[in-house]
Amino acid sequence: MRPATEALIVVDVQNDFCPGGALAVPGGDDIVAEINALLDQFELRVFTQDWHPADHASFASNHDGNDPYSVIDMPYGAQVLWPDHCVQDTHGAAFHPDLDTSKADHIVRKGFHPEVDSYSAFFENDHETETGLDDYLNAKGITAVTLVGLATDFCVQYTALDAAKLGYKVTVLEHACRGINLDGSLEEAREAMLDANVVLEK
Ligand code: VGL
Ligand code: ZN
Repeated sequence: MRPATEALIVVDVQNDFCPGGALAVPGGDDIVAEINALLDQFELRVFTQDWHPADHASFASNHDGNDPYSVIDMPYGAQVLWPDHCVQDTHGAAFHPDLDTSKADHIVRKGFHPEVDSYSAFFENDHETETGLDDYLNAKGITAVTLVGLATDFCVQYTALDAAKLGYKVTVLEHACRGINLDGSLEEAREAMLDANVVLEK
């Protein structure tokens, strides 16, 4: 059992990020059994769920003439445009069927404001709007977080960097994460996390 001050954050293990999904991460479903096995080591388990409205600004389909995986400027900075994914209340937005969600103490849904994306479980991509997770973890006395899930180079990375900025001790279990890897984004993410004193465990 890990210390009671440490929480597990399971990031976006949803059908659309698994093989067959709209934004499939290679090997995304390979980590499900491993994550299930980790759940009992932690007294506090938080799951996150990407949860977009159909008119979400991160969808290429909502920008005339822009292809998926192109990058545009949004008021809060650069935004990759994605295929439509994790639309609220669809099968793609549901957790992977084998993920043991009965053990979730708290679920953070993010990305539901149409005009701003939210990779991190703590702040939307404007780096200002809070999801409430920091308050929740503080109220529970959590000082360290361990991250697993999808995708290493987007939602896991952003969550790790915000957690570090907020003062948590952060560990990413790389064997229980999988990445998208757009133009070298996986290696960039690893370097950014190491620079922020995030511990990467193979
Ligand atoms: C994610 C791209 C778009 C993620 C979410 O979970 O890493 N990536 N939305
Ligand atoms: Zn998304």
